[in-house]
Amino acid sequence: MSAHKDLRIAVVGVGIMGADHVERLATTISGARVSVINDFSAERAEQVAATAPGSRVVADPFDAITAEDVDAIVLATPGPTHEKQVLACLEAGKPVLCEKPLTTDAATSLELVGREADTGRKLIQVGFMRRFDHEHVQLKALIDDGALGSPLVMHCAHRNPSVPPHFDSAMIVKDSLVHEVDTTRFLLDEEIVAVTILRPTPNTHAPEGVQDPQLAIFETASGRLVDAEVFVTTGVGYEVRTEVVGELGSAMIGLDVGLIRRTKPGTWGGPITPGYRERFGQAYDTEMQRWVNAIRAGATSGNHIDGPGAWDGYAAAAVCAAGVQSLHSGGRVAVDLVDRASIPGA
Ligand code: ISE
Repeated sequence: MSAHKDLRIAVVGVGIMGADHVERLATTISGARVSVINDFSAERAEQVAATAPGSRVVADPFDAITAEDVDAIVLATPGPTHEKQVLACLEAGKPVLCEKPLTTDAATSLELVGREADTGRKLIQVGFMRRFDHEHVQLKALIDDGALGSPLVMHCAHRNPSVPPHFDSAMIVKDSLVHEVDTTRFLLDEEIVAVTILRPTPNTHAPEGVQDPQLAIFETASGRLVDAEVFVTTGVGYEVRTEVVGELGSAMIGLDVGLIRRTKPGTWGGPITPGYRERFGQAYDTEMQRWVNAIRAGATSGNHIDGPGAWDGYAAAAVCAAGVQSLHSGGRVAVDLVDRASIPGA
């Protein structure tokens, strides 16, 4: 581990999310700095490097991962590139914060679970940042303290004003609904064993052929049900709400309850955050700071993560795989998840 004052971080992939992380590391996070920047666009990499004093551009992502002046890696590249890049981090013995998804399918995510277990260290953290959102943390504390009694059902709404043009129906499951998959596992502390994706009348403003919105029903191992509406072409704002209903009461985050909500551009009776930065900026900051702190703390313990790890990335991928299958079949699909105990150290 670096003897340097600050951890030297390579940010691989500096699109919107990666550039956000560069700014976060350069302005908000203590104990770390950006030493290397990589992007498939050299021009983009130079542009972002100019905002991070002391950083340099490395053209090849694998050279960036193995560079001498890199202690840890933030991966914000497209999902299909994650498998090989995370493997390169494991081979280099360097901690990696990998933006979701861990990989684009369950089998390759499971492979990374095993490869990390073989190292005997926890090196992979997956960027399910809602676990660091103050509201989600407070909601989990309510559940864990028993204040709501045993949770019975959970209701989620995940609405975006828009998504990039390449989004298709399956991307809505694997890139958007995946957050509700991890939120369910985080808040209810159990696995999801089956998924059903229902297809309401598509939004006429959604691109042709794209099933948006979608309504997912998760069944958990203990029999709880979670409904998650994911609607990514609302044209209104960035609305993420979660309500847990337990035997002793319910609690909702993401919106003050008790108001008659009439959503029209920009308001519901109170402000709607315009984008993910306004809604979850604090969560990303806390996620990054706790990851940086954990890397140092792991120098002796070998546990370099403080948040969702490889298993969480694999479990989410397995649920999404079942979700995409249900999206096409319309029926209930059981989640194909290996027994975690079968992988020592997973
Ligand atoms: C995007 O990739 C994110 O992770 C955002 O948090 C989510 O709201 C959006 O739907 C995804 O496409």
